Amino acid sequence: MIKCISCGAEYSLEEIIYTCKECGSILEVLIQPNVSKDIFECRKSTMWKYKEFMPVNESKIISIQEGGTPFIKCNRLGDDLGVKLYVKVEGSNPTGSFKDRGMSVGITKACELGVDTVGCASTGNTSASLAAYAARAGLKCIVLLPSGKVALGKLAQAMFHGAEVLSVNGNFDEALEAVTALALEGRLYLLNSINPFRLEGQKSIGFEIVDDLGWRSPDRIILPVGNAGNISAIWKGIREFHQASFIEDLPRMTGIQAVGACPITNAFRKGAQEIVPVENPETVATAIRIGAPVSALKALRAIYESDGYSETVTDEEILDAQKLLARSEGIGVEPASASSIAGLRKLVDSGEIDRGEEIVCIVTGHLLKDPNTAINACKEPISIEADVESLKKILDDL
Ligand code: AN7
Repeated sequence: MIKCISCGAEYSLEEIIYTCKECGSILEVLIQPNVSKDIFECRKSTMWKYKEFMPVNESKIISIQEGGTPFIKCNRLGDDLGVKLYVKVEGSNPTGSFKDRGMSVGITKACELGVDTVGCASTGNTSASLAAYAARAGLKCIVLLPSGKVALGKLAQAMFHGAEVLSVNGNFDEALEAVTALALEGRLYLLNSINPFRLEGQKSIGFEIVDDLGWRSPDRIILPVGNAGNISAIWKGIREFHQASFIEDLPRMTGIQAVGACPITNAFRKGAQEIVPVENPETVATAIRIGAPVSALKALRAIYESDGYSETVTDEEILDAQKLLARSEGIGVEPASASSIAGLRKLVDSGEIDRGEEIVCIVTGHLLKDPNTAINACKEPISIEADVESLKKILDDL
């Protein structure tokens, strides 16, 4: 069933609905299969390993083998910071971000419902993912992108997979409002994370983390927060495995935002349950340049329920952390993703995170999503003649 997270009103899984008809709040899909975790054992490592927990018809699944992403122990960086650090590399998904997990379920649901057109507003990754999954399912796709604020790799993907790409004069929040209005008129099936089926896919990140750790939780999960879907989804996944008694403990959910786009952190600092939207959000991490996150209520609940935390990081701290992860561990991520590492550093420094804690940082998108920011952060390549003597001179100076 689909249930309102505020007033508890219930809706059928077959209904196309994005917000509660009774109170206007956001919805979640409830599913609690009665299975043993032993059934997962010999299955291939994709998010569909946990298919019993996915609210779609198994015979209709639209997949490009999303999930089952690398879970990397980072000793060098962890030792430097005095914590036990793992990084969950979501850039290894088919289109290079965690959005593919949600899109696989969302597009499968679209096919079950028999819609012919899907759409979203996006800071980039959602559109790249939707374009690819719509192509795989043979659906028409329209995406609204804030003009001039989408990283090049993401734009290339949305265009190349054949979506109708609209460059909107306005920011993400405004584009989302416009496309939501279109969806409410029944003109397209909305696949932003206000659609609760998206979060059903993304909760598999939580499943994989506790599975990767041998059926237990880390002390803390740290991740970037933009539209606030992912932190809500991961907490939902972990709670489902906890309710199923697959794990005994729970992690503290720790959401990181950019200083220029931090409505969730602002609310957390006040102990509030609701956000005050940030007008004109701004950050180098364009993926999380969002002022009015739709899943704010769920995200704040996840943070409070898990005794978690929320912190902001500056653009400079984000870019430093991006380089640090790339150069100390060989893991290339886009700026938004690096905010989890930047947040970890900050919370270790402030004493919020204790020495020796076991931390999982989720890095949400691949370095190549935003090549311009990466190139701008580096010195120019050295120009030389193709002869051995000049090469030797450079090696000597290294
Ligand atoms: C790399 O693509 O909102 O808090 O429209 O691309 O679940 O929104 C992207 C978000 C973190 C934030 N990291 O996740 C979009 C979009 C990356 C992202 C986030 C996004 P949510």
